[in-house]
Amino acid sequence: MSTLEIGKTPAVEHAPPAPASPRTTLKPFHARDIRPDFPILSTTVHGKPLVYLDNAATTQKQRQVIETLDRYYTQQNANIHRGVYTLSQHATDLYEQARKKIQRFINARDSREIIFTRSTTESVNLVASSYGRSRLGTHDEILITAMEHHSNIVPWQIVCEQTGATLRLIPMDDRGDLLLDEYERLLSPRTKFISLVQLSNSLGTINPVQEMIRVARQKTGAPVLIDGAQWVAHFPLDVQKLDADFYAFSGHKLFGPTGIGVLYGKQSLLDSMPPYQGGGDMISSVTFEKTTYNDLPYKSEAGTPNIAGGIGLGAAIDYVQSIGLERMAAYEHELLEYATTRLSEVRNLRIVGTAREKASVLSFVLEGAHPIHPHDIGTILDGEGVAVRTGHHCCQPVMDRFKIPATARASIAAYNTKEEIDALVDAIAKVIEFLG
Ligand code: ALA
Repeated sequence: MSTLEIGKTPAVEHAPPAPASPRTTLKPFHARDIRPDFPILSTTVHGKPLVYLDNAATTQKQRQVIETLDRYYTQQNANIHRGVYTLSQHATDLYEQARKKIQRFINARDSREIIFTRSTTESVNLVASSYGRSRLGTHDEILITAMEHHSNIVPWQIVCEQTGATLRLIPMDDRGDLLLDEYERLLSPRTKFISLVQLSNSLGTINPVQEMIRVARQKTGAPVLIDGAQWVAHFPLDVQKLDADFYAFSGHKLFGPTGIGVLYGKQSLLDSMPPYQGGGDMISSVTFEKTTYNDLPYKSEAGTPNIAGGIGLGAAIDYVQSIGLERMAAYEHELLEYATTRLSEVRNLRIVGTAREKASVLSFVLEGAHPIHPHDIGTILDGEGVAVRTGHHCCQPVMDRFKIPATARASIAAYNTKEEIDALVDAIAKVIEFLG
């Protein structure tokens, strides 16, 4: 059911449902089919057309999401799970419908396994804090990869400080491929939690997490969390097939709003975990002597949530499903190959992260007799209208591993074009002309 079909009361007026997209019949996919849906993509920066290549940091928003947020705040806003009045019940319906859309999108067994959070970071922190602190102890080991985002390192370091557990690292080679033999060697009865990034935000490496979970099952009873922040906007996800115990992602990297994230967890695990935060919605009853907790998913959702964000994320999911992630992925693969070829032709440019399986991310440095700092690259590119991220990408240990302070990173989404890659390469030529 569309969210817009829920309001059955004449007291609230709702915009008509958006028409079914004709794009579903267009094959193969091309960015030009969807670019008009993203208003910001036709704006200019410094008098130049915006070339937005920082999609690993956040994606742009399409009209359907923007209009959903506008409609929510102009016609539907009320607090949820709390009011008997029409507006509140309708807002509750919209929010819970969004939860069900997410459940179907990732093929979770039950919508109670979908916890709304603020972000991927909060999702990881929820598990680290709740599961980690209550279950781990001095002789236990937590296993992560050497290419994790800080958000999948620091929460575990905090748990280690609090419990005495030890953080172990799965190393990678110079291309940015994990050393899977080392992974198997590290797995032992002491391994009590495993947390793995599926698609690296700094290198673009796609890790074989399904196989890694399978191997983990043979050797340990440790639950596995997958950081899917970069994955969900590029590839379909089936958490049951993956057999992940937990899966974390954010709305804003999936063309949805900022400030809304998702934690998927197997129901038995979520049920057995102590609450992460206390407060409204997560309680069943409260006295000064004793509090009992609500059922899932509310037990894990204290306080008024980002209601508009959840509903907006539902709209973003409708949007990507109307296009089809497989079609987008095939197009993006072609675009990444084109970009890799074009960037490889640039004198003194070295791509950092050349894993066998890669997606969406191109990190690079400009070396030679006069290496150019990534921040200078980014500043000159910005003058040409090209937006890339420069720095450590919240992955300082990855920079240390490759013995570089930073990279410039172009990261693509389905709305990017070969012409934009050409604009990037032309702008890099200007960087070299000015500073090389
Ligand atoms: N994690 C985001 C990035 O890679 C913010 O840029």
